[in-house]
Amino acid sequence: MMSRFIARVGLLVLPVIALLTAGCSEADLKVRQSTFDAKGPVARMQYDIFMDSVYLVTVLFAIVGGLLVYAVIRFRARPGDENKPAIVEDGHGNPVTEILLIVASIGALVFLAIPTLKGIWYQDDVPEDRVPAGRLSVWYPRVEGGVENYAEAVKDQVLEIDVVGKQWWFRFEYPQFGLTNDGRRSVPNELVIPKGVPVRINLRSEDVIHSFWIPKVAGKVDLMPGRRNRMWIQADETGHYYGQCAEFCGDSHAYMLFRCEVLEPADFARWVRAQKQDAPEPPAGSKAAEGKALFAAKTCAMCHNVSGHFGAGAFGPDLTHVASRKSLAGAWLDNRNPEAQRAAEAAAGGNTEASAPVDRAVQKANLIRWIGSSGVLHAEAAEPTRDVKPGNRMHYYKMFNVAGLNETKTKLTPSELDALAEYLLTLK
Ligand code: HEC
Ligand SMILES: [Cu+2]
Repeated sequence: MMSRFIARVGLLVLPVIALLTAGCSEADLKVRQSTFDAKGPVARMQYDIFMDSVYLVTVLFAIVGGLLVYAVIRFRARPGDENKPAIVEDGHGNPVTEILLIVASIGALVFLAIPTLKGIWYQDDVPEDRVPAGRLSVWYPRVEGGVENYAEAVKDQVLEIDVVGKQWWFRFEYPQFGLTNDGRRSVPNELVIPKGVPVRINLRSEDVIHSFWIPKVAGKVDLMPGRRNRMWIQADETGHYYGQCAEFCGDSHAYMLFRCEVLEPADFARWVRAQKQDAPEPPAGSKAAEGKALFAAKTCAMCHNVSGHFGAGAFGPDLTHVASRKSLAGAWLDNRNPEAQRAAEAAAGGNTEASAPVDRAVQKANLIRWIGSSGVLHAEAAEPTRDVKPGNRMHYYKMFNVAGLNETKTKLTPSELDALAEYLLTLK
C-alpha cells in the first residue's frame, strides 16, 4: 500500500526534476551572459554568495518539504476514520519549538548577511592588496615605441575607467591616458581592459538611471544622475565578454548592450596607442572623401567627434575609431560574420569569449542599416527603413531646441549613404 503510493509520487516527481535540470549542462553555463561562468575575482565572490544561499535554501526546502510529506502520509484518512471528528481540536503552541524556529531563522539570515556584507565592501573599491606596490611598468610591459608616459600615468595606481551611461549606449573614458569626452577621445560601446589587472570603475549617468553589468566579470552597480558610484572589476582570461544595461532606462533599454574586450597587457598598451591616433585623410576624389564632406553637410559632425577631422560633436559616440570596433550602436549590431563567429566559438569548445575578426561587408551593411534608419532615406529607397533601436537619439534634433530645426530631418540618397559608410570604414 505504502510502496504503491511512493511509486506513484515518484512517477510524478521524476519527470519534473528531469525537466527542471535539463538546462544545466556545462555547455549551457558557457553562454554569453552567464554568472555561473565567473572569469574574475568579483564575479567569483558574487557566485559564491549565490551558492551559499542555494545551499541554505536547499536545506530549508528539505526540512519543510520533508515535514509536509511526513504529515500528509502520517495523518491521512484511513478506513474506519469515519467516526472521528472532522476537525481536530486546536493545539496551544509549543514555546520551545517557537523559540527554536526564531533562533534558526535569525541564524539563517546571519549566515547570508555575513558573506553578503563582506561582498558589498569587497566590490566597492579595489582592495589594498591588489594595488600593486611600485611601478606598474611591470604590469604593463612597455611596447616598442610605446605610449608616452604609459607606465608613468598609472604609477602606483590602478587603472581607472569612467563609465558613462546614456540613452542607449555606454561611453568609456580612460583619464590616465587622456581618452576622455572632454578631450574628444572617448571610447563608445566597447570597454577594453588588460587581463589580470584590477580596474577601478567610476560610474555616472548623463540622463536617467542605468546599470553596469558584465555577468562573467562583475556587476551590477547603478549609474545614477548627479552621483558617482564606484566598483572594481578584473578579468583573468583574455576574450570577448558581453555586458548589458541592467536597469530599465526607456525605449531601447533592451538594446543597450556593451562589449568588454580583455587583452594581454602589451596588446592593451598597443590599443591605447592606436586610440590616440587621429583619423587618416581619405584619398582625394575617393568615395570616402565624398563621405567626409557629407559628414559635415548632413549635420553628422554636430553630434559626433572624429579626431583630426571634426571636433565639435560630443553628444553621440566618438567615431574616430568606429571601424575598429566589433559592434555598433550600443553594441547591438555585431560587425562579425555570424558563421565565422559560430566557427570560432566551436573551435574554442563552445566558448563564447572566442571572437572572429570584424567582417568588412557585415560592418558596411550595419553602418548603412543604422545610418539609414530613423527615416532619413529619400523616398527613392526601395523599402521604408525601420528603426534599429526604437526612440534612439540619432537624428534627434529636438534636443538642440533651435527654432524650426525639429521639423528639419536630414535626408540622404542611397548613394550618399554609401559614401558615408565608406568614409566611416576608413576610421580604424
Ligand atoms: C542629434 C545628434 C546626432 C546626429 C545629428 C547624428 N548622430 Fe549618429 N548617433 C547619435 C547618437 C546619440 C548615437 C548612439 C545611438 C545609440 O546607440 O543608441 C549615434 C550613433 C551613430 C553611429 C554608431 C556609432 C557606434 O559606435 O556605435 C554611427 C556610425 C553614426 N551615429 C553615424 C552618424 C552619421 C553618418 C550621421 C549623419 C548622417 C549622424 N550619425 C548624425 C547622435 C547623432
Ligand atoms: Cu540603460
